Amino acid sequence: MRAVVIGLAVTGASVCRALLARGASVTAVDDRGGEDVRRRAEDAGVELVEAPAEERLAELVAAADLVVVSPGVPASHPVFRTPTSGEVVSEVELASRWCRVPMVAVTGTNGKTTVVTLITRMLAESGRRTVAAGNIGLPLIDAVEGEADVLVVEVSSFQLALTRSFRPQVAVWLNLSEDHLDWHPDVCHYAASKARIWANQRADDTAVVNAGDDIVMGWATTGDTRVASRLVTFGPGGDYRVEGGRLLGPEGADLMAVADMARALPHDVDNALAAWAAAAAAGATTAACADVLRDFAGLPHRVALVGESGGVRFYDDSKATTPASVLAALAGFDSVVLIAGGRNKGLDLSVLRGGADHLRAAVAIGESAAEVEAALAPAVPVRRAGSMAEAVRMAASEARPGDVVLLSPGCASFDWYRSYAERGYDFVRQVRGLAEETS
Ligand code: UMA
Ligand code: ADP
Repeated sequence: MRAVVIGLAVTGASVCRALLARGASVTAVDDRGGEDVRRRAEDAGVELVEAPAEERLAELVAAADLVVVSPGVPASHPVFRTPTSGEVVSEVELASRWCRVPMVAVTGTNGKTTVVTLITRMLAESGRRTVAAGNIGLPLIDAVEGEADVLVVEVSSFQLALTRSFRPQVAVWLNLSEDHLDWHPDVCHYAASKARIWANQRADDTAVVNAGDDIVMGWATTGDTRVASRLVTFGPGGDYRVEGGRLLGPEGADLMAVADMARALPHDVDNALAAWAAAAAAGATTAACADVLRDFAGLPHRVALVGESGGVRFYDDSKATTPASVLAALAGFDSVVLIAGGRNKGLDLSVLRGGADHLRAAVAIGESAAEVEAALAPAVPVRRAGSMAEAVRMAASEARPGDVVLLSPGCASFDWYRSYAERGYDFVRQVRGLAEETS
């Protein structure tokens, strides 16, 4: 079999190794190329074609039986305009064909990594050998080689867009708001890609759907994308819901008190319900799910408390790269000085104004500072900062005792940083520096 792998970073390198091990002849293509990519090709032992012209790419693709496209390669890439008699798939699709154990898959605009982490812990606590894979970092194609009893797979819209037979036994779609419009041609393409998570499910599989998200419910219950599997809902009025300060399961089963959860902001509760529904469908016990929620303090860079000074609490929510995730974070606090902005992923930042009731002031940063200012300045005072150090100082000077200073950018980090984690750590460094000066 002749295979072409497009994009040679984390996914591409794993796909090359897996295909070579199965006897394929593999050529990798990378549009950026460079030292790192050449080293990866050498390590994997594959031929590399760097930054090919469209005609050269067309020759390679036309001669291939299989084309595996890395998630970061956008829908507008020439590979999708090139005729081929071979199959064009994502790594998740290919890996799922080799997977011998049940998969629990999670997609959604926000909360995927958190929910995957919760489900993984709930199943592990129930005694199942469980591995978290996919967009969370470990390519699924590596995870299918391991010894797990069950795989919990974070799947992005990029990975789902190129699936054909991918069939998770439990499929969770958490929520949908605008995202990744620098990759998808429009929001409908984005949503349709996500709906592929349950496209191949059968009657005895489970789809877990957010009862509080009209868009997701619409895709789940109407038209060609209607789920064919058992539908389990979470959120207001759902099978898994909150009533009287308690988490309830199907038929009103009493699960635990919200007050006993280690984290209980509004979106933490949504994530807990979704994770519980999915983990239970995959065989987790009630005791294990409750233990995990009692213990789970949250992941770094997701509304994480990182400092306190002069009665002001500082939270790092650097992973919030969509306006919807900023609004979710703001909903958990009464009086916030927000630091927002960065590289806009083609999204409408004016929706940030919907969180103005929770704001004392805002500091706009990065490439999209003008858009953040336009969204918020009519409602609250907005200042602009040229660095994270300046942003933290400005935010602290606006805050009053009892307030929260929240870095929740609503944008990608790549204007100033290499990753959201680097941006979060810079925020933490500046907060600590300021606290030391103050004390
Ligand atoms: N490349 C091309 N042509 C292009 C675009 C990229 O050749 O048009 C090349 C680049 O030069 C680079 C390689 O492709 O060498 C990068 O591939 P990639 O962007 O697919 O990145 P990977 O390292 O393979 O990581 C991917 C996911 N990245 C993206 O979806 C952008 C990782 O998710 C994921 O953890 C990993 O596979 C394992 O599954 C990251 C992410 O940001 C964390 N995901 C998005 C998100 O969470 O919002 C969806
Ligand atoms: P993802 O993997 O989908 O990016 P994460 O769990 O990493 O999701 O969280 C990313 C951001 O979204 C964080 O800022 C977090 O606070 C916010 N978030 C988490 N869960 C939800 C949710 N259910 N609804 C809205 N925002 C959320």
